[in-house]
Amino acid sequence: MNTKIAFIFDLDGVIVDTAKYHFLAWRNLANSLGFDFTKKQNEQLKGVSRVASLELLLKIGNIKLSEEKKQALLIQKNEEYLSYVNKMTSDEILPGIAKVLEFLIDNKIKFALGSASKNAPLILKKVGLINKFTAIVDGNQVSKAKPDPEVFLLGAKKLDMNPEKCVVVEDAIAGVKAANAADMISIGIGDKTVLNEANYVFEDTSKITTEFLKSLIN
Ligand code: B16
Ligand code: MG
Repeated sequence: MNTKIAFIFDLDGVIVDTAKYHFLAWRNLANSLGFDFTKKQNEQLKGVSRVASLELLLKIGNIKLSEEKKQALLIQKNEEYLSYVNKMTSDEILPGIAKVLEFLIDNKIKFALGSASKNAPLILKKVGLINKFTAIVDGNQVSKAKPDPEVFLLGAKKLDMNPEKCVVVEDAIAGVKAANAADMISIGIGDKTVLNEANYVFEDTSKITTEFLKSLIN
């Protein structure tokens, strides 16, 4: 095993694009409550926990509900979301990711998942990647959401690596902040003007080259 470096991957927006399914389910929920929810507004929900996402959605709709009703809506949203997730296959792994994981495996570099999603293990199973990860940290295991570093620090602990030796791959601003707060190397996936706090930024996952990965190891 190479102990010089390890990787921690975010799930939604890095390994797969589940944001489109979250969007469909949140939009339908908003519509059932009598207001619209746009793709642009959905950007605010990326990387945010399920409970915090509902709070943001209700704020957009200017709606106040009892705790009981909120719990029921969280279940309703997740059931619809899972109906999409259950149809996922390996075809939905984002471009370049299979090559990056293969490179890490070939070079005996450990990698973990660090996701806010409570559905993360199911999604990894659906796309056939669950057995490739040395460790998985998901929304069930942390109490503090990104930008808090908890999710990545727990990932480093599970990988038995010092945080400074971990490289985080993230698409959300909150995730990049969490990686930086954990003293890790941050790679942002997306717009470099938005993810300007990341140590490195790639427009999309297909742009991560093996040359770049080699430069990080050495
Ligand atoms: P769940 P990530 C995050 O995944 C999503 O980006 C965010 O939109 C979602 O609300 C959150 O997971 C919780 O998901 O409802 O499945 O528990 O980007 O941290 O992998
Ligand atoms: Mg993400």
